[in-house]
Amino acid sequence: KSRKPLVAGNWKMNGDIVTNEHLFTALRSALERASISQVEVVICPPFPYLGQAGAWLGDTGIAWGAQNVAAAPNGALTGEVSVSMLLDLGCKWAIVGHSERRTLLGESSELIGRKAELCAAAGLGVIACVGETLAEREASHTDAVLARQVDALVPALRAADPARAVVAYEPVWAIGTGRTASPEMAQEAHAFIRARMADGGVAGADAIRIVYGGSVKPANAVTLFSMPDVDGGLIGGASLVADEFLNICRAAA
Ligand code: G2H
Repeated sequence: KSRKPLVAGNWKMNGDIVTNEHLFTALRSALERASISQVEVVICPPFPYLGQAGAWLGDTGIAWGAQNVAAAPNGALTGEVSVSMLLDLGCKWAIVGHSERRTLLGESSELIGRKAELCAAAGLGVIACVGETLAEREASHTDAVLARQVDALVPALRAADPARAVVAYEPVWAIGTGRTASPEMAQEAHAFIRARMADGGVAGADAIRIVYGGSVKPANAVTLFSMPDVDGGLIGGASLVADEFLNICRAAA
């Protein structure tokens, strides 16, 4: 593949100073042993631990990023965290539009598109999540849902450096459930997303990585990542276990 694979760990709302330290230590030694320089590796802990991530990962090739970012540059938005603050903390990436934020916290595709645009404008890498629910898939609405979600990201994807823009396809029914899309289902969705970006005038559509997320484990990572349009993964549960995460990174190499 011409695109460098990317594997990002999304810790979600897990961790504390002490257990993080163990995980960072294990990740450092594991990833050093693996010598997987051909894979871009990103760790996304909760906001309060981004400084800790920088302290532990700053001298490694592993990048760190946030799980969310504000939809405005600064100002009276109590509790929000801006793009410039993330850059201050050395973040290279921010995840936007994770399905847990779309469904549990009511984020719209438009809001997510604005967040992605702010990232792109400031040179912060963006990992933008899209994906259909089980009901949407069963009603044969998958393409329509993905089209709507991708279209809202198009202005950001057109503005972004393609090397710093990633789309994560995460079928909602596969998230944290142990159910995974088959490699063929993932490929079909990824190819659709890439074509939709190109149709929207995203010149870098071929260079933008599309990663898969939803119950990725070492055992299913190899076949998923071997599909032509699957350029790595966004890893939740398995990113909290150093050896599992390492083996998923290896599968992407
Ligand atoms: C999907 C994924 C990471 P998990 O949410 O974003 O989590 O691998 O636990 O399904």
